[in-house]
Amino acid sequence: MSLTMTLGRHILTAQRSVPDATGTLTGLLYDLALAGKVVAREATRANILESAQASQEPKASRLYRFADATFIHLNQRTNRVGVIASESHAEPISTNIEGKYVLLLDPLDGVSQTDYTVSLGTVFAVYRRLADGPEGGLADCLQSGRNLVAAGYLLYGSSTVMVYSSGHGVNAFSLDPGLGEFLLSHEDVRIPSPPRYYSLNHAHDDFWTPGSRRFARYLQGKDSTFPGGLSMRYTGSLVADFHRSLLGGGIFCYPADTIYPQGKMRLVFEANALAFLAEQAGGAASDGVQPTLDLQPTSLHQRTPFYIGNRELVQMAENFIRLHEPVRPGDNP
Ligand code: AHM
Ligand code: MG
Repeated sequence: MSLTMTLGRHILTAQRSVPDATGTLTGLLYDLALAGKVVAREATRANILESAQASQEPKASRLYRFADATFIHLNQRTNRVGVIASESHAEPISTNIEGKYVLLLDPLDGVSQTDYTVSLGTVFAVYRRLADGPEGGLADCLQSGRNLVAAGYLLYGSSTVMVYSSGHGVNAFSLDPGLGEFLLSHEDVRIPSPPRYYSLNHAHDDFWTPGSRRFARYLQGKDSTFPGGLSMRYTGSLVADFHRSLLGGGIFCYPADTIYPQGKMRLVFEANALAFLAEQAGGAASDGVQPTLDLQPTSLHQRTPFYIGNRELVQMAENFIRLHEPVRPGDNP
């Protein structure tokens, strides 16, 4: 951990290497870090809050609304962001026509497990607006992940960590609450190889397609080509499970199944941002057929099958699906 390289100094240093940088993206990343600190203060004391504020509303939904409102409020009137879309809102929120960026948010992923003190996360994705003026909105939010300018997440766990990339590698910063600063704790992150873990909810295996089921057996070490397999770790919190694969080496999988024929993960609010990080860290992300970042979103809340982590494991998932599923789930046979 660097006690002198704060997130702010790191962002400014990165900005200096961009020829025509205006500082707008720098300001946006600052605002996201501030929102992360505000949410972290509440997300890491949710049980205490419940006793302090007698409320009929479940703790999880109160925290979800708080996170959503905090990230939107701290980015709505900065002239940096022209359009905001959040997983918790049906439509995009146009902020002001001068803002040149688009901000997409999963405000608090894993929120259904708040009562069990499982680590939660906020996922963010930043694009440039496609056109100036008020006609922005949905089209700005439905850009391919290949257009991402920056992406990352906050993880509210044993530490509060902000992980982001603006296209020049991945860096992680851990919050020192005493200083109120995010300090560089993991520089130029590369997904380690060989992988150690896999994250997959085996309770769904009756609903998986043949290729996904064969890949799950491969990960378990039940396929002769991969004796021993990997260790399974699954928290039911995407950001926490991805963070483990990013730092420890591994793969997170949420296959399409008969409950979620298009997968459960949301393409524009979580999958694209994490896929951007994975590729920046030498890994990969796929829907089982093609890279997640190549998918062209058609609706704001669309979901996608999701395999993300070590490149060789993602490619193995695609091989099993290609071999055992000539017809994709959800396709007309
Ligand atoms: P949630 O944010 O409503 O809790 O749902 C998202 C979560 C992801 O964080 C996690 O990876 C997945 O849902 C777990 O789904 P399941 O419980 O079906 O395994
Ligand atoms: Mg989510």
